[in-house]
Amino acid sequence: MTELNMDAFWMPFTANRHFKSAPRMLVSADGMYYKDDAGRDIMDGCAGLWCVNAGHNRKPIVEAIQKQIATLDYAPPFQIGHPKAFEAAEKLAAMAPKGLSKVFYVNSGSEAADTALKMAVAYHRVRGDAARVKLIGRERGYHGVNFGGISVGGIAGNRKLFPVALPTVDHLRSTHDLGRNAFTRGEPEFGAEFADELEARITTLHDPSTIAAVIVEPMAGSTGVLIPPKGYLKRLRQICDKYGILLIFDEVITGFGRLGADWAANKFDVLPDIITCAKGLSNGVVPMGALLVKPEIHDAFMAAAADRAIEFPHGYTYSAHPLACAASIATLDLYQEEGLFQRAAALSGLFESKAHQLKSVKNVKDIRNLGLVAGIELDSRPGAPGARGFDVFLKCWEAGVLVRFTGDIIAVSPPLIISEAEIDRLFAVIGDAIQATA
Ligand code: PXG
Repeated sequence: MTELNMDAFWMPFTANRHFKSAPRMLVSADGMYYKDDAGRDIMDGCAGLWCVNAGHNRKPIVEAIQKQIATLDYAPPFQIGHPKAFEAAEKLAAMAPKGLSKVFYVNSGSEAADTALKMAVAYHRVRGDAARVKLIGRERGYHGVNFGGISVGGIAGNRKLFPVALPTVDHLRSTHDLGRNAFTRGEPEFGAEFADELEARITTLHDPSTIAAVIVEPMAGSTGVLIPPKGYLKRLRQICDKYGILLIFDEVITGFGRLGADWAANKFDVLPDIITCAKGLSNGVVPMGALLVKPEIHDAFMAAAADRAIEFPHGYTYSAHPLACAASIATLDLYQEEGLFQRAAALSGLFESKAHQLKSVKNVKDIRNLGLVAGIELDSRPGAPGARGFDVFLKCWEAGVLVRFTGDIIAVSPPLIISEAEIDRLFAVIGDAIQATA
């Protein structure tokens, strides 16, 4: 490969100087594997960035995009439509949790989060309840990087450079409780009472009639695979109902089969008022996000606006982009044709047992899992939090496996097409990598 000039590209969420001193470059991908610039196969242990759920370079998706771009490359989404947008939304609504039948398109998970927060506040306003402006997130929550998302998000490192977040926000505590739940297989036994804090502290402190919405990831992905304790989400739903607060599930990671079910909402049998999704919506192939919304919310906007008025003044130049819609239709078809969510459920037992086999490896502090996701939390090196996680990531890369790490937590979330033998190898390589950093 000819020498690349790396000066111009300021890389996102990357240690730029370290990367540019020793680059890791992907040049192609197929199925479960990337190829790097040295021609090595790299097994994709994290579905790109939790998004390539059907695996890479899938023919039906590629062909759908090729056909679309040669037919209609772009159409303005405001006051104009194109058929694929309606087709895609109908398909998505048909596979959404029952009761969420309206689809609002955006282009990413971050846009989905900010859109949902705006929609929640505006919803209360259009039905004459304008005092409800406060938004409740959770510590260790991740809802993307826009101002709304970082305001309700709970990652200190993502906020400290931008101390201008929304003022009308508060946070629930994280449900992470290693003392009681370490090495739990599946849903942790302890911690449903963390939800009670919404009633005992937050609504008391704020006056519940000023709270517009609570937003949580049903399972927190980015901050290290934090599985909700049994009963926790149901309790949140009950408290929101009691006080007229909207409940938003950020399913950017948990949607589209990751937990061995179509949606976390269905997995945990809790229906939120709004779901945000992205990533697996288009298999990561073309940027796309969406909100799945209760019809009552949609209808309130319709009822409040004058004839010919724009009911919800919000949207993006690329909302419902023809390429994204074509990719999403093909992706959702592929999930169904190949039964990939059921496949994830069927493989989850093996996945769980292979993950938990790493319990005896030195410095492993916790292992948690659900569906086809696992988090392996490691002891931090004294005075150097995150250093061991980074080293494990690099060792896995050298061994031909791509994983994610957040601090000293390794996150594993392969495409749902992974084979049993590949699950075996994935955890064997991670185990060796952790051992090598001991
Ligand atoms: N919500 C959730 C729950 C996410 O996981 C976003 C919103 C933002 O999506 P966009 O498309 O704007 O990036 C995400 C994104 C990681 C990692 O290391 C996870 C994400 C992004 C980057 C890194 O786990 N999730």
